[in-house]
Amino acid sequence: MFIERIELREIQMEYVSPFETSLGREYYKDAIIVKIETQEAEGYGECVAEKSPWYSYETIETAWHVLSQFMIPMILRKEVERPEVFLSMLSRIRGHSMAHAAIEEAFIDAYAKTRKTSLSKLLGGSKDRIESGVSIGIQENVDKLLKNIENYLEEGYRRIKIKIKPQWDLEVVKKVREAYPDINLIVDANGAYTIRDAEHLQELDKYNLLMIEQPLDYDDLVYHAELQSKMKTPICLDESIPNLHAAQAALKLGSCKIINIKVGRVGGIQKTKKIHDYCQEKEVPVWCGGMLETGIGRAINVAVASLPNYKLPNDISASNRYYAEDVVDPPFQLNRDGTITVPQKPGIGVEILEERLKKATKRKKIFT
Ligand code: OSB
Ligand code: MG
Repeated sequence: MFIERIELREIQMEYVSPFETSLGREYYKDAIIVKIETQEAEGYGECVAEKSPWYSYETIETAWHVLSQFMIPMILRKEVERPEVFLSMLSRIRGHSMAHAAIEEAFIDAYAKTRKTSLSKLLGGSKDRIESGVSIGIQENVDKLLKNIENYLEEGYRRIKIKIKPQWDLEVVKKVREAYPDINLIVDANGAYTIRDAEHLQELDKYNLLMIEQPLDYDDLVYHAELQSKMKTPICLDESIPNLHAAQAALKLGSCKIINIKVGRVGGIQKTKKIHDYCQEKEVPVWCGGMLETGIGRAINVAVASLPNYKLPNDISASNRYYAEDVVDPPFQLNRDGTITVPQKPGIGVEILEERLKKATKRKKIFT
């Protein structure tokens, strides 16, 4: 495959409702969409770096810089036959996982389209539907949260994740459990606590949670191991797992019992697959985390979540949970059984609505 042309596009799309975590509140999705064109096909990727370095040190600006100044010059007008080779051509660039992921996704989409196979099949996916969960941000009050949960359950979501932080935790979980004693429930702290809060966090053991996600610092493994030894509730790590080495260390240390894999956070589809395979071998379940992606990133998430060791419901909701108008056709929809169907068409398996992308575009750069 000869890489003829690459397009970077910064887009902004308004969320149907603002999303608040312990890190802050967001009203808009900002993303970089990467398009790679070869003679045979074109492929798309989505960079999940945000405007501000809260969730990750990467930002739209750092990703734009590294993509345009370093990554694109390394692959443009080159003949690249396979995804493994593509990966090795960029391996000199350390860090910047979200930029790595975006450009690798675009290449793999084009590669799968050239081979006329769906991304799910290419990876070895074993499901034609993936289990969908919904992540609900911090609300103004508990009544609003309960109303949100009620609506999403009615729509068919099988698992609810709520964001917690100090002062928005035990009381909230208690009330949610009183209203819904049996739902699959997760709490996600995005690193808002320290090991000194261990006793406080142990109180969560009362509420039969499916897991607690990332209670402690974003780069910690050691204190998570200490906390896990004191808690019944399984710890799931998100921010603390930037790569395979961290996953290996976390499982060896006992820092968690579940891993949330985000394709952007770990640097791409092939690295996602490696972590998936390692966890499968160790009999540790994984699930797919989300960054409120547009339909492009969502299509990639759905494809990876079709792998066999994605054993728990994912943060992959329907398009209308995030956006009034998604940029793909068909938009992702929730089936009545709380699943999302894995596209079977070549590549990411959905059509890109270029007109909608254009409407959302804030800047664009073409490389030839
Ligand atoms: O911690 O999982 C997280 C969104 C932005 C940053 C961090 C997180 C999230 C989510 C969104 O929880 C989940 C989704 O995409 O539906
Ligand atoms: Mg998380």
